[in-house]
Amino acid sequence: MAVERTLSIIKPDAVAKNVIGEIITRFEKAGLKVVEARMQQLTREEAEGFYAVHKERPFFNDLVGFMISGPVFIQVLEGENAIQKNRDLMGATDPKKAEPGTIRADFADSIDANAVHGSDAPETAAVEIAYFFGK
Ligand code: RTP
Ligand code: MG
Repeated sequence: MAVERTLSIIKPDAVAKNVIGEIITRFEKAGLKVVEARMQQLTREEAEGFYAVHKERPFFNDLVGFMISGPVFIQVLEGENAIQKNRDLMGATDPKKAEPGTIRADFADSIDANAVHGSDAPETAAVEIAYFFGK
């Protein structure tokens, strides 16, 4: 299986709950390595650009408003099968549907305040990593 990189964001709700360390520990225990990271307060323009694929969706304004409601922790995770592995660790978008033991089941409050973002495919991972960390 290939070594991949994926973009992970610890969203404002999880940063406010002081669980950055607990979430990173889950990635590390699963064999993913943090190879880039920073805290950032996103501007509206940065959040809109990041989630541009969703701009026609009814939840877009709420999503952007939430993502700029406080600082986020943005990181690049590297490891075997990192993109799918991260998605498996995160759990379903709606924490009510997330498997027990996943990050969203354990730390998320709602489909909006759902603790983490993770790239969903190799193409989006490349674009999202470049968006925040350049080439
Ligand atoms: P993410 O991009 O944040 O990792 O989440 P995801 O792939 O699991 O979900 P996605 O479909 O890409 O949606 C992005 C974010 O928009 C919010 N959302 N709200 N109210 C709704 O029906 C709805 N659907 C999506 C969620 O906060 C989701 O993380
Ligand atoms: Mg997504």
